[in-house]
Amino acid sequence: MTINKFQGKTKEEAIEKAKIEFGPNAVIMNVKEVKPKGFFSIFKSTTYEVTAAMEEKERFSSASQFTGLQSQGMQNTTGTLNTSTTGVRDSINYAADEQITLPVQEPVPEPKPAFTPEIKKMKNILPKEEERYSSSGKKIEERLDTLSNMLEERLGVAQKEKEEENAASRKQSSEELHFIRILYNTLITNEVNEKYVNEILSEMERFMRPGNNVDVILSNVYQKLILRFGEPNIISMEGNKPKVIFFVGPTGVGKTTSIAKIASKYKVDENKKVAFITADTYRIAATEQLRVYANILDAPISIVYKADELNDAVARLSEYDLIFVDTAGFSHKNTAQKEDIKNLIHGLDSEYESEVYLVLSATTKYNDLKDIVDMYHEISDYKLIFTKLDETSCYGNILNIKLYAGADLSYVTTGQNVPDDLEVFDTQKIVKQLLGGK
Ligand SMILES: Nc1nc2c(ncn2[C@@H]2O[C@H](COP(=O)(O)OP(=O)(O)OP(=O)(O)O)[C@@H](O)[C@H]2O)c(=O)[nH]1
Ligand SMILES: [Mg+2]
Repeated sequence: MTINKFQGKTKEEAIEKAKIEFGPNAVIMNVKEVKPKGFFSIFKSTTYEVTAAMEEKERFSSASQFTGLQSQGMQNTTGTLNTSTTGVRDSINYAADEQITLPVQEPVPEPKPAFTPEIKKMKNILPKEEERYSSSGKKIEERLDTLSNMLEERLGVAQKEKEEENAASRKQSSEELHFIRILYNTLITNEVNEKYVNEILSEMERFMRPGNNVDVILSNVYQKLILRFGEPNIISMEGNKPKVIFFVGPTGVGKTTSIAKIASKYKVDENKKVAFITADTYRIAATEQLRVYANILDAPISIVYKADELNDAVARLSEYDLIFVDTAGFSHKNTAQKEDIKNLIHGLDSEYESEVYLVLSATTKYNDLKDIVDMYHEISDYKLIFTKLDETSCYGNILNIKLYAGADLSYVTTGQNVPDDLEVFDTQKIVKQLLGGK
C-alpha cells in the first residue's frame, strides 16, 4: 500500500490531486484542514490536506490501465474498505466517481485580522488569493518571504527599543527603591515608629507611577508627614475671659518654665492680661519658682491647696484674659495624684472656658510616653507641648505620640531661657528635620 498526502485550496481540489496521482480508486483516509501558522498567518488562507492510500495493484492498474487480477478483499472499485485492511479508519462507503462524503470538519472561516491599518497596508502589496495558487505561485511566495523578513526586521528593532526602555525603567525603579530605602532609614533613625514609616511609604507606593523621580517621592512623603502632624493648635483668645489654662505632666518636664515662657509671650507680644495659679503644693520650691516669674511679669499669683479652692481663685482673677494654672508633676503610676489633678480640672466652674496642655519631654522613651498619654486621657482631653527639643536630635516621638494620642500639637520649647526658648510648633521645620534636613 502507498500512502501519500495531497494539498489543495479546497478539500475537493486536494482529493482531485490524490485521484490524479492514485487513480479514481484512491482510498481517502483523512481530510485535514490546515490553518496557516506564524506571524503572517493572518494573510494566508486555510488549506486542506488529504491523506490518500492506494494498493500497489491499484496503482499499477491505474498507472498502466491494467485491469487483470484482483485479489480477494481488494475490490475497491466500488464497495467497502475494511478497516482491518487499512488499519486507519472505520468503514467508508464510497464510489470512485461519486462525491465522497467524509465526516470532515467544516472549514473554519478565515480569522479577521486584529490590527487592521497595518494589515490593510500589507494586503495591498500581498498577492491576491487566486494569484497565490497560480503558476506564478513561487514568485508570490518569494514576495511573501521578503515581506516577512522586512516586517520581522522591523519587529526586531521595536523589540530592541522596548528592551532598552525596560532596562532604563528598571534602572529608574532601582534608583527610586534606593531612595525610598534612604527615606525609610532616615525616618527610623529619627525614631519615627516603624509602623508609621511603613504606613507612609506604602501609601506612597500606591501613588507612585513609572517615571516618578526622587523629587516627586520626597515631596510626597513630605506632604504626608505634614498632614499627619497637622496644624498647631495654640491658646485661643476667642470666647469669654478669663480663659483658664491648665498645665499637666510628669515631673521635671518643664511645666512651670513653659508657663512662664507662654505667659510672657501673651503679655509682652500680645498685650494680654495674664495671671497665675499654682496647685503645686507638693514642693515648697514649686510655688516660689512660679512667684519669681509672676513678679518679673508683674502678674498676680494665687495658691490653691485643694481642688475646691480653684473657682474662688479664678473668680478673683476674672478680669484677666489668661489664667495659667501650674500643677504638680507626678508619675503616671501615681493614682492618688492623678485623682487630685482630675478633680482640679473637672472642678472648674462651667462658666469658665478652659484648655488643658499636657507637657512632655522630647527626650522621654516612646513606650513611657505612650503610658503617660494613656493615663492623661483618663483625666481630660489635652493638647501637647513638647519640651527639651534642644536635648535631642530625634524628633520621631513627636509624630509617634501625636498620632498615638490623637491630640493636637501646640508649642515646643528649645532650651532653658525664659521667655525666648519657646516656639509655636513649626510643622514644616520638624518634617524637614525628620527627613534629614537641618
Ligand atoms: N534643656 C532644656 N531644659 C528645659 C526646657 N524646659 C525646661 N527645662 C528645664 O527643666 C527643668 C525643669 O523645669 P520645670 O519647669 O521646673 O519643670 P516642671 O515640669 O515644672 O517640674 P516639676 O514642677 O518638678 O514637675 C529646669 O531646669 C528647666 O530649666 C527645655 O526646653 N530645654
Ligand atoms: Mg513645676
